[in-house]
Amino acid sequence: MGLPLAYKILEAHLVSGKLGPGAEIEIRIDQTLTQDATGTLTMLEFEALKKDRVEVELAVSYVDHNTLQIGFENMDDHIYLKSAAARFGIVFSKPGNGICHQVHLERFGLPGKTLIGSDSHTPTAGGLGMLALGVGGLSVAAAMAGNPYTLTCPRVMGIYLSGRLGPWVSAKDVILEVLRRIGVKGGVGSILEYFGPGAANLSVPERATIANMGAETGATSSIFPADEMTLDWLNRQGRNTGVEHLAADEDADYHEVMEIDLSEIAPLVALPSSPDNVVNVADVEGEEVRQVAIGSCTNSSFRDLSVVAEVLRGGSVHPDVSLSISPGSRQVVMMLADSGRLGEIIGAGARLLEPACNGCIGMGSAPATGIASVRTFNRNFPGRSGTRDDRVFLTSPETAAATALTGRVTDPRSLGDFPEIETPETFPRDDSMLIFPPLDGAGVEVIRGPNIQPLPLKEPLPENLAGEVLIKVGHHVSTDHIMPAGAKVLPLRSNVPAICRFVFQGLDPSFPERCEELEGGFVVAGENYGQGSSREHAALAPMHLGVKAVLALSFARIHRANLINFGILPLTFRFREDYEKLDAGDKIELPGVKKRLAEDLDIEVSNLTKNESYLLNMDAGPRELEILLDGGLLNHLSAKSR
Ligand code: MIC
Ligand code: SF4
Repeated sequence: MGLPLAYKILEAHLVSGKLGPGAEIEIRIDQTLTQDATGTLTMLEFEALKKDRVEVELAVSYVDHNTLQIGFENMDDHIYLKSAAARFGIVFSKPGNGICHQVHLERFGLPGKTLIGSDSHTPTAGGLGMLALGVGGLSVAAAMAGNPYTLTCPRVMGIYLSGRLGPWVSAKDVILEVLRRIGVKGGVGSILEYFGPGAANLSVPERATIANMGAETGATSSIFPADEMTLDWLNRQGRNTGVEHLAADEDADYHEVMEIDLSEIAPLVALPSSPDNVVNVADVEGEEVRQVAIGSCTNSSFRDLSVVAEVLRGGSVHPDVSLSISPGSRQVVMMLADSGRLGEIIGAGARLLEPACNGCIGMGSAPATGIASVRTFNRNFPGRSGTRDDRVFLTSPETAAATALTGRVTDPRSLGDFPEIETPETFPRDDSMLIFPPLDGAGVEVIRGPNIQPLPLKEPLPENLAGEVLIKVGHHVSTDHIMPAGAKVLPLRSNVPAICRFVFQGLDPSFPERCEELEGGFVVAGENYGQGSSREHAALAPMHLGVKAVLALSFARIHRANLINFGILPLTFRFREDYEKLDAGDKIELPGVKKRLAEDLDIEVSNLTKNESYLLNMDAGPRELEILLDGGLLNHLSAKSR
């Protein structure tokens, strides 16, 4: 039987292990990307590895998340990142150049290559036929230092697309349909590989939207073939440098196949407050809306914003609606300007923001109390917008633009004929906000302002663990719950002691204080703990507060890896009912945990308060175990290099 495209790329990059679901494999990494919010830690971690220069084909450091500069902290970070990029041979993308995933697609992504990025939406580059994975910053640092990346080999879920999207239905509706079918956990352990005649009908930006939001299913990555459409798009970017068609073998053996007829998809919306809470737009039509936000790495391409401009053409944003538009990149802004569409957007009364993440990560655009906010973003976890009890709806740009005009959730199919959106022959290429590193960075000084604090480390795992259950949380708790972002907290990303004050802020504001009093302890969680972002602060800050293990029903992939990287045990309940029995405040003990882990045995947890015991396991690969025993990846890599 032949191979899916994802396996062909994995095979071509295999350093050790054998391809097959569940096996621990190591792969060679061609490219890395970081963004500022995760990048400062990544750079500190890279520095701790004591390398003189990055050892990948290409490393890019983007500044896109934290661009508000409300205090000295932001710019301290940016200056540190810029100087470290020059010192270590990394391309630096200045704030204002655009969102990492959009710019990477435009300027650097290449079919058949591997990319890891310290951002969960790195799979956006899968729209170009690249195998791109979102991982924690420490894993990126290790790859930049020339180490292969270790992962549990995923299975491949083939998604066979047939037909063509109808007017006013777009790529966002396709990925919302996938989420409707498989939910926020349905992609865990899988790569979603799109193929079939319907895939060939989708443009690169549309494919990128679908690959981007595959992250919300928990998938390891998403990928499209590299075909005529891909080559043509790269050509228009002036980047068709000998790239060839790439696709799965004709007789590829997928572990599972899902079929979607594109012509049957209607405009969809994810209701508050989960990306898989999907219904037809028609089902909620008429709901009053006061805020519409268009942009984010999911929906900010020239194609998407052109549709928005055409919807707004000659009209006015509803008087009660605040409409913000965040283009994905400077290239997108230039193309909108060249096509005259920027004028339409501004003329209709939209608020034009800089090309950056902006409201998507709570940097501005927090909605007012009780209102409905319609966004083209990818996540609507509770409070992520910056407002407690927010009501965020996720839609396509078509639906969002129609809604901005009427002030009510509106099915865009009511707008009449779909506008013609032509793709320009060549895209404007202006790399003046990309700073390429000198050939030899040895003499470059790395500049550290007072916001750049040293990285905390952990001791190797002790023989036994004991302490209190500090918090018990339910299912699908996201990293936004564990370590919130937003304008108040993001500036502290390079200052771990300071950011610790915000851990579990929305769920239990006394958490950090109690950790200090009790010298750490344990977290108990339900299914899919840590879904969402790749932010390693959701592991590092709890580690700094003394969290020793998380006992959960299941974990999201990136967060589980981050816990391991920072020496926190991610333990899974053997028996579901035991999750119900443990409560916050219970005193527990894990006797002989180190020995049991080393011998790959189940971990026994004694509940001293209730006089009960439970079995948990790690399901860890050999390398993961070594990392945990050493007290985290940094300790492990330093021990290896001694
Ligand atoms: C997000 O969308 O949640 C972020 C902000 O881009 C994160 C990264 C971060 O927390 O810095 C992600 O998706 O990984
Ligand atoms: Fe930025 Fe939002 Fe994309 Fe995260 S999801 S990279 S915050 S635009």
